[in-house]
Amino acid sequence: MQIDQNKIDGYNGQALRKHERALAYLQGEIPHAEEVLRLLGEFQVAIPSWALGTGGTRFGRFPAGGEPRNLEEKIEDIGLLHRLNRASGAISLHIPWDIPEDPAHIRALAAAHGIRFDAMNSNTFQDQPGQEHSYKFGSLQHVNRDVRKQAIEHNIEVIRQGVALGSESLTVWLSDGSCFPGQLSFRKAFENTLEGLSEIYAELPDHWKMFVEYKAFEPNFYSTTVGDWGQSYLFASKLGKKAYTLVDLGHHLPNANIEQIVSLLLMEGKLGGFHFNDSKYGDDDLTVGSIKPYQLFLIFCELVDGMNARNMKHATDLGWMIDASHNVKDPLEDLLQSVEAILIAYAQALLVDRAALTAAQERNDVVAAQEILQQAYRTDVRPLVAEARLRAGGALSPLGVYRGEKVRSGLISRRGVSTIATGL
Ligand code: AOS
Ligand code: ZN
Ligand code: ZN
Ligand code: ZN
Repeated sequence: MQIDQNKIDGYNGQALRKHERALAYLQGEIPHAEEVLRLLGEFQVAIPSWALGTGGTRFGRFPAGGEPRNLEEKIEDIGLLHRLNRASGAISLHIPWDIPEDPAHIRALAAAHGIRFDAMNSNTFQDQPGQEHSYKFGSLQHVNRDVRKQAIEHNIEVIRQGVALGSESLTVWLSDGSCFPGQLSFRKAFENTLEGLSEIYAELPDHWKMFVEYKAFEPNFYSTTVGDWGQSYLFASKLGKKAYTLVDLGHHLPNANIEQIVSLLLMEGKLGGFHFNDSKYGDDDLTVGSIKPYQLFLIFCELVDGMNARNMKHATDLGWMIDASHNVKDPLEDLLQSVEAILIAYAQALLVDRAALTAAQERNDVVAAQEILQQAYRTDVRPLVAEARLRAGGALSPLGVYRGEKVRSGLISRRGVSTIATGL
């Protein structure tokens, strides 16, 4: 399903006068507005292939209908999002939920939609049909070398598939851990995992990165072998310079100071990528910015400050990915909201008066420091985000066009009401 440019221009035309008034006000207030617009225009967030269908819970699943039936249709859906917001120009694939049977064809299809391949995700947290050994007691940590070997080979296969698509990174999220005290030796589990990751790392092409994603709990409820940023950092440091920590916002214990973690990982040059989502209780995978938008802003403040300190390019030097999935919303609408929330937080962080903040910190002026941050946070930057999109050919209101064009009904009539996308 395509929405042609004339349609988008038509919707934009209707909203243009109001937009221009709001934009002009902000341009008057923000001296570096053009710089912010440029940076916003470059920023792209990868869409996870597993978020295009309605997410299930362990209690039930209520599909929206019209879900993509194969990888081609997933790429088409992301192409549609990208057409509307011009900020979703990447896809993060999951093997084996997505099998690119004809990589050249898939690559060409993605390119036609302006989409590149971000990190490849391996899966050793489920048993697949026909698989020889079970991951019930872990994969890379497993006491049995044959199980570990199977998991290692799977990851190497994922790298191979990623190379064929032009991806340049592998995200390893392991569900390995234990549910009860005494079930495993923490040390042996760590050592086995390190050995396995090293064998996978050895197969990475030179320009590739490996992201080691941590998670506090679930599916294991007593220990997780890559349970927090310290453990991920240990693995990444021992593996070498191509290995980095990946921060998924939902993977911390309650009230963790994620912005501080981000700051220190960046300082050490070991932050590699992000899985954006939001959470109230655990790994809820809620829409980005729906629960704790101030935290998201504070994280972006550290990202901007830390990346600038290391002369990193915001748009390309970290892997920006969404990892959200939902059971009550239309997944495409949910993703449009998530990308928008990310861009808003990024824009707000770009407004922080860094020199004034540093000066306030140096004189221990706590009140001024807080005011500086909140001045940026409380600025309505939506016209800047919309303008960046408009200049790139996107929609002033992606969600407005999506709804106006009745995209979901169109997808349902083309694909059927009961299609199920592979995913969580
Ligand atoms: C699991 O909780 C992690 O967030 C993973 O990053 C992700 O959800 C999974 O790899 C999807 O395949
Ligand atoms: Zn994740
Ligand atoms: Zn997760
Ligand atoms: Zn999550």
